[in-house]
Amino acid sequence: MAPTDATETTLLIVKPDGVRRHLIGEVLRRVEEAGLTIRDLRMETIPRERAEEHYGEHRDKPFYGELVDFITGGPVVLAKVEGDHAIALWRELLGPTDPADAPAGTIRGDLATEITENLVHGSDSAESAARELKLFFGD
Ligand code: 3AN
Repeated sequence: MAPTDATETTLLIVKPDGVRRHLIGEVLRRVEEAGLTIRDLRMETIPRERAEEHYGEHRDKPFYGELVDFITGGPVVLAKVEGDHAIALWRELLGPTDPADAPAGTIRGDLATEITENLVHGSDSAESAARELKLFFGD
């Protein structure tokens, strides 16, 4: 489909628990099924420094150390996802941060149980998407 004014690009991360649990395909399937397009895709173990920058807003929170240890503790899948209202749509598909609050039909509601090991990440605003895509994909 031709891009419109509402076309956005956002960051998707399948976190180390998702990779370990063989859920990469399931996550990407749901993204594609929703009509979003995967524009770039790679697997890597996130360097500590980049994870600290990514989660900079949580630096003072009690769970910060655990969060950085977890996200750098194994390979993740990083994807650039594009589509109509992609930022809000991807957040809707992944569900609320705490899987206990996540409704059935969302990725976290169906597949995650823990707030730290909650399977996936999605940028939460246009500003976050721009910052995070620059951090992980350089643009
Ligand atoms: P989201 O991943 O839904 O954007 P954020 O950005 O508020 O959520 O939090 C980033 C990550 O920090 C979450 N994915 C989760 O792993 C972790 N996190 C957030 N809040 C808590 C909390 N209260 N206790 C433990 N971990 C948390």
